[in-house]
Amino acid sequence: MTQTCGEILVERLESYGIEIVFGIPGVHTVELYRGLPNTRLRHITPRHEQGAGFMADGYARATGKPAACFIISGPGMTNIVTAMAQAYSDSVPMLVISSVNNSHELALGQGRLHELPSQRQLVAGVSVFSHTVARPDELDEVLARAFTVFDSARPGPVHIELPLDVITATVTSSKAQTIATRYRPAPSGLAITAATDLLKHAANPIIVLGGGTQDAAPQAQALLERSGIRTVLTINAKGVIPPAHPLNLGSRLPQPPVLQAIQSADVVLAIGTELGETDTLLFDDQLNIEGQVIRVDIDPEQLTRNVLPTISICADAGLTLQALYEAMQDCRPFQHQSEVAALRQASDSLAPEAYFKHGQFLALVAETLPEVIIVGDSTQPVYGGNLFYEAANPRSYFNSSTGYGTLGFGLPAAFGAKLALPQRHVVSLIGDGGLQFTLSELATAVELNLAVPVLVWNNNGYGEIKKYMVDRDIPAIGVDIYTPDFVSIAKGFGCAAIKVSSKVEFVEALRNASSASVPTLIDIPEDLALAW
Ligand SMILES: Cc1ncc(C[n+]2csc(CCOP(=O)(O)OP(=O)(O)O)c2C)c(N)n1
Ligand SMILES: [Mg+2]
Repeated sequence: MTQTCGEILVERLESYGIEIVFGIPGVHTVELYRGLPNTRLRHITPRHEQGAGFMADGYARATGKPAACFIISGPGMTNIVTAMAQAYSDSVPMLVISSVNNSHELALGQGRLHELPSQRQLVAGVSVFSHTVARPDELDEVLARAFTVFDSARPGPVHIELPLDVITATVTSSKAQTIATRYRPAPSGLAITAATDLLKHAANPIIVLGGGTQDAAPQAQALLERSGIRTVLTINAKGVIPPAHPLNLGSRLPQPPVLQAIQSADVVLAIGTELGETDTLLFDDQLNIEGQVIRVDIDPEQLTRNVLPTISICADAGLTLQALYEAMQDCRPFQHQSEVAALRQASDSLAPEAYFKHGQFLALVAETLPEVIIVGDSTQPVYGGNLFYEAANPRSYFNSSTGYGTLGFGLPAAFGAKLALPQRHVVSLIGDGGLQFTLSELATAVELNLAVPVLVWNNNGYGEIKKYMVDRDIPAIGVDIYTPDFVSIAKGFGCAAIKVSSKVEFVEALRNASSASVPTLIDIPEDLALAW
């Protein structure tokens, strides 16, 4: 039997466990669609390729698993690059399959439809790897490479492009060559002994957990309980330790009392974090650690970024936490509980009031919708939430203020998370500015009947940048933008929509939204919400 390369590709994606493909078909990708009905793959059509990428990102952050995107050559690829960059900087797996012009036409600059001078070169910078399939028989090897990266290395977007003549080539069908079992790298015994020696003999150690520990919550908690060491979570590690755990300092890293505790600790154990400025939230300051630093990361390059380690361990976070737990068996536990309570209180008393209120606003959302996943953009309550909101579970608080920091993420990424976990409450939290970047994806969510409350934090403009300009005596140009009537717009898309003016109204709207059959846009005037 013969099949086209495109037909074989979708079969292979199914055998690797891909469930959803986000794509806008074009004449250069239609061959990927021929075989789709023969698979269990679900195809979702966003309204823009950036929406496809953000949805795939939200799906992956909620589950840890990649989704695929089918993207046309040229404009489709330039449209998805921003979403790939956001996923790249936050280590989110994503499989981007694109077409490219015929092999014999590449790099000739003949003005072919959708032609870029070098598509692969453009995309490679935001991909773990980017590969042009020269012949159909390369497909199995390159797919195996992609899924091994997703499972065994620091994840990120992988780009595989197929020239038109390769997608359409007919080949003899063959059994899928997939890798059945992939194991993650464990730490060496020597490294664990050295790290445990440092920890056991420390006077005032501290642990920093990053996004790389999201799937290692039980191991992280076990180590905390055995060692009694105070622990800070980065934004992407929220929920790894339960909020009320007596050793959990939450995500208060940049608050002076906690920052001081990290900088003056004699041993810092940092796991699965880049310690970059959007993790530490120290934009104008350096993290100057006086003590010895043990860093654990699955990516050797991450082990030395921003802070040089005394001991570096290149291994999986969960396996390393487990090994440390076992090696700390006979340790005398530290007694950091009362200090943690004091540090939390001292940090909170120093917080700007608005930030603290933002944290409370998010706590109200979580109280109303149990086990909620809050998917944020880059807007005021997200910044406060980054510091003061405490998620009950991992993979349930993420936003685009970390890493690449693009606007427009928070709407489609919430839809991607809801598609992945339809039984969970998923909320989008986005500013009036950010919303206008990807507003059209409301149509996708209406089509899919996604019951996602879309919380629009409305301050009629680019509030954060206006503040930044005013603080620096720069005239506030370009930041007070015309605000459309979001309620009418959302209704036009087929969403439910309401502008709320009180806390009671908001809570009621949120409850109703979570059981609706379409998204509900909830317009929240900032000045009113801050007074709730
Ligand atoms: C793609 C992109 N363009 C511009 C920016 C710069 N920027 C960061 S925050 C912000 C303001 C966003 O306004 P809004 O979404 O309404 O949030 P607010 O700060 O008003 O709560 C801007 C323009 C960005 N981060 N990303
Ligand atoms: Mg705004």
